[in-house]
Order: sequence, then C-alpha cells, then structure tokens
Amino acid sequence: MLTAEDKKLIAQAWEKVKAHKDAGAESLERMFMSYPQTKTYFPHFDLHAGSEQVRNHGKKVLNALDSAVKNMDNLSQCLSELSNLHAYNLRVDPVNFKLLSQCLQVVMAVHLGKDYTPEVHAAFDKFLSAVAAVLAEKYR
Ligand code: HNI
Repeated sequence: MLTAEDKKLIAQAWEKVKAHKDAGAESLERMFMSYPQTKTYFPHFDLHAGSEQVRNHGKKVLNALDSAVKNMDNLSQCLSELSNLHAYNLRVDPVNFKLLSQCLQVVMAVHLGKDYTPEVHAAFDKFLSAVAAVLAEKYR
C-alpha cells in the first residue's frame, strides 16, 4: 500500500525522471545487458546500442509509467489494456517485470543522484511492484 507520503515522493521524483526523455530506453538497454534472456521478447527489434527502435519503445514505457504515476489510486484501470497486451498477446513471463523495475530504479538513481533518497527508493519500489502486479494480474 502506498502511503500519502509515498505518493508525494513518487510524484515529485517522477517529474525529475521524466525530464530525461531517454530514461526508458536506458532502462531497457540495462535490462537487455544485465538479463540477456529478456531480449527473446524483442526478436523483431534492433537491439544494438543507440537503436532507434529501443529509443521509441523506451518512450512508450515512460509514457505508460507517467499515466500510472498520475493514476496511482487507480492502477488496475489505468493499465488494463497494457495488462491484456502483456498477458494475452505478448505472453511476457511475469518475472521479467521485476527485472525491468530494477533497471528503472538504477536509471532513476543515476539521474536523481542525492535526490534519490532511501525514502524515494522505497516508495518507487512499492510503486513499481504495484505496476508489475497489475501487468501480471491477467495471467491468473
Ligand atoms: Ni512492455 C509493449 C509498457 C514491461 C515486453 N510495453 C509495451 C508497450 C508499452 C509497454 C506502453 C507498447 C504498447 C502499445 O504499443 O500499445 N512494458 C510496459 C511497462 C512495463 C513493461 C510499463 C513494466 C514496467 N514489457 C515489459 C517487460 C517485457 C516487455 C518486462 C519483456 C521483457 N512490451 C514488451 C514487448 C512489447 C511491449 C515485446 C511489444 C513491442 C513492440 O512494439 O513490438
């Protein structure tokens, strides 16, 4: 459960993260490097460093997270379409959501520096777990 304080910290920190337009692509690149098995979901993508496809996809992921931040109290509804897509069409194994979340957190820490406090980290950890839970809820 996100507390009122968590929500405040997430909303504030997110504004700084999303100013880095390539934060999504950087997270994907980190995921592909650290967990190469995740590349199997993107056989149709050029996954080389600096790939335009990864860059564009990163923007989509960032936009989705932006709406999630704006709809923190209503994540299920806000991410319902994406949840269908990942479960029924893409069939992404839910373990992968944790891997991407971890990479997103590293990218946030890189960009936010000292503003990525333990409190912000803990709040984002809860938030990304909630997002992952919604994206995986249709697998049941
Ligand atoms: Ni994900 C497509 C958001 C985790 C594999 N994904 C999308 C799209 C968004 C998105 C937005 C674009 C939908 C559209 O075009 O309508 N993905 C998210 C979010 C997370 C996430 C917010 C978690 C925080 N996706 C993952 C993970 C994997 C993944 C962990 C696999 C490792 N996603 C995909 C694939 C596509 C995709 C594959 C289709 C890409 C394409 O364009 O063909």
